[in-house]
Amino acid sequence: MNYIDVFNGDADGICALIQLRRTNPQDAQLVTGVKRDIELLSRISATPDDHISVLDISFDKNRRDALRLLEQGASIDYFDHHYQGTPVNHSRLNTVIDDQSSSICTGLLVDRYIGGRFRAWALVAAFGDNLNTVAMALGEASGFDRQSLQTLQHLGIYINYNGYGKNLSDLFYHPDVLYQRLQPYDSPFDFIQQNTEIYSTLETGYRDDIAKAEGASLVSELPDSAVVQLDNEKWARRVNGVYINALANRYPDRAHAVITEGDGNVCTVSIRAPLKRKSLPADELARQFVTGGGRKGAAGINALPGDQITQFIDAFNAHFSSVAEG
Ligand SMILES: [Mn+2]
Repeated sequence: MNYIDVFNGDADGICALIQLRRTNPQDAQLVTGVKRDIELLSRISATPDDHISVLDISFDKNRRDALRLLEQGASIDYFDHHYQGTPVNHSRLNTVIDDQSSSICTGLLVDRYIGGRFRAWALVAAFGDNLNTVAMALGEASGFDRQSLQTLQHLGIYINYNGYGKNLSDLFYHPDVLYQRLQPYDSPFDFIQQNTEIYSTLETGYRDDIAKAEGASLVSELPDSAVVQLDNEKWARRVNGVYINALANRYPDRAHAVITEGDGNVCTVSIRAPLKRKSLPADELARQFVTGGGRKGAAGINALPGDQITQFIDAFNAHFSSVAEG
């Protein structure tokens, strides 16, 4: 059997796969990319000898390729929490998908699947996806003290931070390299102690980039929603996703959007629903734009033409207005 591991390049994708491969070690071919690069199944073709594990990328966005790979004879295990669309029944497709709960991530789905054997890695995944309340509660119930949980939270944020960027050249580490450096450790605490170079590179990069983002001005600010626009710079492409999580945590009643300018007057947009106020789902807003998608709490638009920025900001403010919600 030939193993192919296909995973999102963020903390959730990486830490979900670490758990799977600590449990069931295989010398697998790795397929991954920057966090926004989610149509990963389109890159592979398969034979009946192939077993493909897919982690943390939307089934709906990979539906055609999943069906093609099944047609080619492969077997597939699919773990995810993004939009699934119509489920597919196939004897060689095993799905562990929950796209309904906003308090689940792929790392936690794998944790459940393997009976919590590598719980600390599952917590890193959850912190990486900004599921802080869930991760803290599960962590405390699993016997970790506050300080250890904060350590795991930082690692989750840094690994997640590394996944952003438009191209691989924006990143400090290619996600497959980062995965290979992390994977040998049963515990993330051992990694932090033993591989100080990666940890401190990511920590320093994160702090520098966040400091630059804090200097950017708000292009729209209402009581219920705020929009930040960042320049077309490497640091901005790296930090936009973790910066919006930091804003969401700081202003839990407010919705946020971070627009990052790109080449050819095309922007990327990250959207977060308010953490502590009921609102319409973020992905519903994102899907009003051609390249939009995501989840209830966190969504994005991959390529927003510059001349639609005003239209986006108006739609965003209206979508998250507590007046509209009633
Ligand atoms: Mn995820």
